[in-house]
Amino acid sequence: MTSAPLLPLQQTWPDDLVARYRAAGHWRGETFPAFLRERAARFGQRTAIVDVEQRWTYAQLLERAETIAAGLLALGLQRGDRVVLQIGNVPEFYGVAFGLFLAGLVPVYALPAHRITEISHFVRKSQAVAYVALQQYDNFDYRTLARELQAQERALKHVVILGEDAAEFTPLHSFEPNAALLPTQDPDPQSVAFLQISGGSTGLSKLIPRTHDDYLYSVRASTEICGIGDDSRYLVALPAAHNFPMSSPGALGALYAGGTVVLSRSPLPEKAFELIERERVTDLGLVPPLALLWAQAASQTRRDLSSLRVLQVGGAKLTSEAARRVIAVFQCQLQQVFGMAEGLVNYTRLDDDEDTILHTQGRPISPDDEVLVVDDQGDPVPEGQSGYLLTRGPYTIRGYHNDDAANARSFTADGFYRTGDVVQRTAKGYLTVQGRANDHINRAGEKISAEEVEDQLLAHPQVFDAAVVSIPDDALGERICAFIIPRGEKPRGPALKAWMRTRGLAAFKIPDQVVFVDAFETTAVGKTSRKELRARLRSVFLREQAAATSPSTPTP
Ligand code: OOB
Repeated sequence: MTSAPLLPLQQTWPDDLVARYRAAGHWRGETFPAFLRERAARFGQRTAIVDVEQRWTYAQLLERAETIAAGLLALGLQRGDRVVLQIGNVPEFYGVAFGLFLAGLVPVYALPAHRITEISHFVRKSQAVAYVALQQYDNFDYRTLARELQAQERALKHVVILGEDAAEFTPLHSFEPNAALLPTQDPDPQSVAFLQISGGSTGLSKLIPRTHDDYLYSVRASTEICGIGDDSRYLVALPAAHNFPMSSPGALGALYAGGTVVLSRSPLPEKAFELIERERVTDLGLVPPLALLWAQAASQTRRDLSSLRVLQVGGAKLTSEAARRVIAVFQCQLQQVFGMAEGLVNYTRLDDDEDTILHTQGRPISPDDEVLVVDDQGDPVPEGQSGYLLTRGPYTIRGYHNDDAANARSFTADGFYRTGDVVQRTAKGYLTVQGRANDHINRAGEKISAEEVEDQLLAHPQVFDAAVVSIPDDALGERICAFIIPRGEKPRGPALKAWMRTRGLAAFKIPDQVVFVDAFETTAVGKTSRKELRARLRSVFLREQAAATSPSTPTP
């Protein structure tokens, strides 16, 4: 069998917009390889990245990246090849990512929580020829995943493992520097630098092609808005591969400005507070449930957190009450961040009044971000009213990779991205997120497609039908609730969850709660859309929960 031809990676804007974004100075022809080389020359001996075990200077980061680039090219990888990267919060995450950039290879950023189902989907969709992973992270052995992956994905040619025992795979530590192998020419700034993963509103995650020029514009502008400089020490407590701690302003913002990236393996306060004290961390980003957990811990800690300057919260809605609690505890500036891997990022500004910081999710980065708030017919709604958020601009994609169906759904004819978010916009252009238009669940910042979880559940022999919905949750923001019509003997909730775990799927997608029902109510004509069904199940459940007279028995 011959393998399918490699689909080109592309992300193109119409000529008039290209001209406009260049003329405005947003797109400056910056590329990742040039960025790293320039910073290594300028900040060589300063600390670029630090974690509990290691401390890398800018010069060392470049050296590591060059060695990894040479090692990958020596294996036979070709310019433009895609490489799925699954590395947790260790300095090598950046060593490998920059190594791929220097080699002209294209990283596909998986999260450590992803399992075989997600990873093989990324490999297939991106046509990746290599998988680079950490041997072990968070008590999970990625060599096991790599074995399954190789068995399933015959087109995957290489597995590189970072750790002491790479087993039958190529050890990352065996790579040798070889300057002669590295490309001498920088990539085209308008070419795709990497593939980011979408939160996934329907089905499995989509691949998001971001160009050097567009992404580095968002990084540069974010450093300015967030006040990041060469004295900033930015803590990555969320997964490093996620767009928020990567670029808003994230680790890349810190490196862009000559600051230091501090990596925490755990997002929990105990470990992170130790690092904040030791490294005098100035900036960091959290999702709302963590921010609340940190606020509680901070009020009792003996650690010195006085170096903190800006605490960002984003990824899911921070309610104004939660924002108040965070402000009351941390003696630093709160910044709300409403962003998406597809592009658009909104920030409250550091000098905004308290009302704006408490009640809005900020305004767009760029004067060239076009934002529409529209009704069901696509017509703009009056200011202050709720509508669907559509956007296009100098760092928002115009299409997903290798997914015509998603592109037809997610983009308008004139190139606006349908974010799926319902928002209100103030006179000053600030946005308040009201919720989602589609059925994705935002569980502590992790985005989960209801459809994807339903699909998994339907594979169980004792599941006749399943509908998955989000239920408001004090700790998580939203939790996953699965309504199930059993087939034959009713399975037990915990057993069903345990079975889901064996499916090789990220743990955050496993329902928190399972509710068995006899039937799904249908409309008079006897049919119903999944969307309506989910909405009805959710509202009935919430009503019953409020009345505490639920006839169904939720399992823990
Ligand atoms: C960030 O990116 P993604 O791609 O994981 O998720 C994007 C979606 C948004 O469409 C929205 O539904 C939700 O996450 N979201 C928020 C939010 N920030 C993101 N919903 C309410 N309030 C917020 N502040 O999550 C992301 C990317 C870059 C920076 C920050 C977050």
